Amino acid sequence: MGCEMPQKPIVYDAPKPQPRANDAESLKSEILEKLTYAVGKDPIVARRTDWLTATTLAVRDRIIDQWMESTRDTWRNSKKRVYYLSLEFLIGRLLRDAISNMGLMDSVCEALKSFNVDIEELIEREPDAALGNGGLGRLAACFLESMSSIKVPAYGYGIRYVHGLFRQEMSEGWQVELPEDWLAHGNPWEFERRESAYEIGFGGHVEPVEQADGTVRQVWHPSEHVLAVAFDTPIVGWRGARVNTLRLWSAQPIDPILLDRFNSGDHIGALEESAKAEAITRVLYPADDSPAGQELRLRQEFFFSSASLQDIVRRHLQQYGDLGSLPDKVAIQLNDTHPAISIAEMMRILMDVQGLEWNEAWKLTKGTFAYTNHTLLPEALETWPVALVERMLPRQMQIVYAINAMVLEEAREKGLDNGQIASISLIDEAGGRRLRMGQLAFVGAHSVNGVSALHTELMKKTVFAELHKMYPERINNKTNGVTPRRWLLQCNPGLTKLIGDRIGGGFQDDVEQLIKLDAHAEDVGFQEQFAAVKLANKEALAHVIRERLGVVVDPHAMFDVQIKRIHEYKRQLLNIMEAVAQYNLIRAHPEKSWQPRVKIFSGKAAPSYWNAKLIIKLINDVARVVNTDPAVRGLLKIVFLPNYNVSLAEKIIPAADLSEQISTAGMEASGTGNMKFALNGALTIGTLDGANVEIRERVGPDNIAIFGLTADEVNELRAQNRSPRDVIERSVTLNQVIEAIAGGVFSPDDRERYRSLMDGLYEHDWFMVARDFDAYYAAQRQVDNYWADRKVWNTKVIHNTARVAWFSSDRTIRQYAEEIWKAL
Ligand code: T68
Repeated sequence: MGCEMPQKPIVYDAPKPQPRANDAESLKSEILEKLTYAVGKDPIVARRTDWLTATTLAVRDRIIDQWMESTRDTWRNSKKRVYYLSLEFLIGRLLRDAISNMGLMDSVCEALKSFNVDIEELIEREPDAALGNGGLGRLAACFLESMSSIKVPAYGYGIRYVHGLFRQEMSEGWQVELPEDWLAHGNPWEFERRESAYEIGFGGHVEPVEQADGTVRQVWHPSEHVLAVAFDTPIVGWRGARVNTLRLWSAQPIDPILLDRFNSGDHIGALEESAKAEAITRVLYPADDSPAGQELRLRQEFFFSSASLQDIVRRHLQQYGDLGSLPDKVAIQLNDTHPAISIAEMMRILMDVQGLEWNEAWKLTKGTFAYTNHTLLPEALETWPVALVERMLPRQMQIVYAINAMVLEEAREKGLDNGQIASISLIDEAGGRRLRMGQLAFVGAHSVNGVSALHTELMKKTVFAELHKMYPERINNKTNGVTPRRWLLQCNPGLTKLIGDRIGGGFQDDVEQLIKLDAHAEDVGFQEQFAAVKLANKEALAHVIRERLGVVVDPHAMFDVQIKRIHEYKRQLLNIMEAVAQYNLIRAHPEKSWQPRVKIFSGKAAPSYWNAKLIIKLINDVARVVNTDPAVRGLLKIVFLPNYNVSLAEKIIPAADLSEQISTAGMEASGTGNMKFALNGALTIGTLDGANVEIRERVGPDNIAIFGLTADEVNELRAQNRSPRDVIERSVTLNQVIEAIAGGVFSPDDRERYRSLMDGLYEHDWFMVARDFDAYYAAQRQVDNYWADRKVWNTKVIHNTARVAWFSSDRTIRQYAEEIWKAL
């Protein structure tokens, strides 16, 4: 007989250990303790990775104190919880973020020094968590940090991919993809929660079952089950304000091995189920634009949606005992349509598992969900073949049909015609029946938002035009933002110090105080200090370029940077063509005074995106010719830094003078790199696209170089469907550029390599590279003029830093919290 325990209600104030002290001495003894007892290493033989693990664990302990406090506070005060569902979280490294946000930088540095360990060296050893492709995933990471910083009780839910975004290497200028292995040395940040595991079903059939009270419930009998196991990472906010949880799901088999098959001699077959289950969370899909369209991707989407919803409903019931309060206590934000199947799965859980009626379940679902759209490109909107969904998720598909019937009925009542009805239907009947995830997310959510003012307006006019007419209150804008902790304080300590010396440290807590810098923009003494910080950052980057590429660049030249995914609409092609134009002119006119430039590119192409990979090769081909041509006299250098990731961005952005944001107008939903550059004192050259429009409003038209067609003009030109041949023929500069590239000047080993790429400009020029070329070229020369007068330049870039605080993700999250989640 054990001792009998009384039944107890939930206790919110259980005993807790003494919080740890933060001085260097305490950290020193604790790092040593972790090294000894958690890593199992004697300091005499410990390697750098052992010190990294020990330091991470010691820092993590301090975060845990605050983590538990945050969780207790949510329970105790019945606070609303926000759940951010995203298939991607592009976190990067966590150690510097955690140390800096906890205010431990000096103590940890000193503690490590006493062991003769350099903190910077350790920080650089941490692998990037690259669980995302680009902007969408990085936005999710900034949001997590801001939710902790401004004290929104929140969970991020995603997938614990074993392999994040591929590693990019160059082979003779071509991109080569290699597997990424961030978990190779373990992950000291995460806690595996084997007790928080849920069964996820796939396939099978649905059966109506009569209940004791005479009602009928649908019961789904999946033919296959896998286990979703939670791994939790604490995400600490600025000054430890709050610690939220990033919960990533890992797929595991229910039976690790099929013993009967093993015993009958089928040793491989015995592991088949296990491999099939684990495949779900093995790798991140590497495309940032087109939907992957493969069965495994839909399995990923449903797997993490179902696990997250089961977890959310369980937690809610545990605290409140009933589901009626769901919309009051829970907000679920869908990061694009990737988790949109959640709408149907939530309905299933509420009706089939919890026994609610349709109308009640629908009211709760809609009251709880909100959806963010990140792209308008029709080809990028997710759809799934109905036959596939029916086979993999038969019950969810039934629910989708029922939702569709309800919505179409409402549309008919409102008098919509057949064309309008076809446009809002969840099922696309043209060319094979497909389930449209955008429509599903739209009708199942009470809020649908775009990520910049322009993007939101275009959403209303294009993809969601009919749905917007039917539900005119639903679409709203939440312009993106970036966390100023990672993207200023941590990545640019020199500028942070300079700003603090000038306007005081208050901006670290209230980034809007950066506006105080505006008054110093014309102060020559301050300008010189600002420029000196930039120069130091450029020297550091020049060192990286030399180490990685063997190319020597002059830190006094203008660093002109385009770093982002390689995409035709982002127009790296336009940028490299401008470089070719300059190359031609420098050679033709050695007598002129040219402003020296280093053009820096970095970014990954989706492995199956041929033109994007060809553009990488073109950049490298042009770089080789330009960098080795003595006639250029070092006035132009071109570098492509391989393996772009968050950590590399943190080195490049503080060193940039010019930020290239030159997408075809109407195609970049927002951009977030544009905000990071401006914050770090770079001038933007860009189109009136995405958040550039709002950046111009904030920094003022004199402090940004805007050029090119507007979104409306792009639209009109596309409708005309004309060749830009006349435009090309009128421009001597453009003509020469195209001839040189098409004729093989940069590809003597294969003169035809770029022929079709250049032919595309004459044919349709969908991305308006030819039509925007002259305007871009002229804007670049204007930028040269600014640069030539360093006072003019410095004034402009200081205005940029001073005026872009609004693009902090704290502001964005405050808007989500107040206007969508009602959680502040
Ligand atoms: C980006 N989208 C937008 N998508 O392109 C960018 N897509 O303008 C915006 O600033 C950013 O989202 C944040 O709102 C993406 O990054 C993807 O990565 C993606 C991934 C998978 C499938 C489709």
